[in-house]
Amino acid sequence: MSSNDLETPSVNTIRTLCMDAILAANSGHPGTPMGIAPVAYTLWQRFLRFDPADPIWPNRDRFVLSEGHASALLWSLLHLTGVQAVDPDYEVLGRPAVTLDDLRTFRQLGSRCPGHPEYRWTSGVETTTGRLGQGVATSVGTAIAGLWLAARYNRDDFTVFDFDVYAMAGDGCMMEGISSEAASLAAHQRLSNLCWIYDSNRVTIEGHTDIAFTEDVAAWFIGYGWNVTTVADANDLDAVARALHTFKSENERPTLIVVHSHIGYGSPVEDTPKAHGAPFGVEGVKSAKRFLGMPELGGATWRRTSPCSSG
Ligand SMILES: Cc1ncc(C[n+]2csc(CCOP(=O)(O)OP(=O)(O)O)c2C)c(N)n1
Repeated sequence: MSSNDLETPSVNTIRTLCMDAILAANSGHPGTPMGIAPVAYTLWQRFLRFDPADPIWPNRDRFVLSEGHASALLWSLLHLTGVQAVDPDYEVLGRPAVTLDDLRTFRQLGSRCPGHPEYRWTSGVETTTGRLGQGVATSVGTAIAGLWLAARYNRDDFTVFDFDVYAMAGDGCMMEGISSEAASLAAHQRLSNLCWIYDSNRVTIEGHTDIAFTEDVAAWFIGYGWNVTTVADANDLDAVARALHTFKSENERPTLIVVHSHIGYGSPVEDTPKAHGAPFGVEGVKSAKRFLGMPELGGATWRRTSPCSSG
């Protein structure tokens, strides 16, 4: 098999793990992982520089899931990449950060896979997210810290710090005022080590975005002084990679990648608000798996418990 033959099953494995975890919990947000999985896959597989065996390597690229309600996506990525766990003192524990059994306990009390990412609860989470806008705002501080560390410690003949910061955000993050302030500061500080990926699926919790949010986000960011590029189809892995290369070759400005995606891609509720925050149900998951060409067994047979967190 070539790496191209493996790409689609890899993306669909991420989607399937997310659907199964959410189905087992009977709670969660399946729509966003289904839509944005190809972008997450391309970023983590081809661009994000990190060492799963040394999850706190100081010069690792940082990934922030600002749309924290889609946490199943992050748990699936951490599981599939085999990122190792560390304790609060940053000692490597010799076990994965997220096992399949952890995914099976998604959203249960004490689970390593809570409803939203919690810093220092699950290894691989760089900052707590869930309040929309918070993750993108924090990513600006992280990018400033990266440039400060580089200025302080790098030598002409030896680079210690040159990490990049990626944040993935949805329509809800872009609606929050804090994102505007942070975006303005990022451009002013010329944070070329910062890349925001805007998952534009035009659906939020209350319905389609056209009922509350019609501004031109790309134009808004150009006004701030960002480098802005667009991916017309989240499933086009080459276009996603081209956009990420655009970020990598930019030396003056932060980059915004506007990605047009389909919430709930492949499920019976694709492109509808129903895909945002309700599990697809046994039949919905089966139907999505058939569409994706994945085995139908899975979440329906996982342990079923009652959900303990919402939002
Ligand atoms: C500041 C804040 N307000 C409200 C919420 C509740 N909330 C969780 S997800 C969501 C909608 C997010 O929409 P979007 O970013 O488009 O996510 P998608 O529908 O693509 O999953 C809201 C309002 C929140 N998490 N944070």
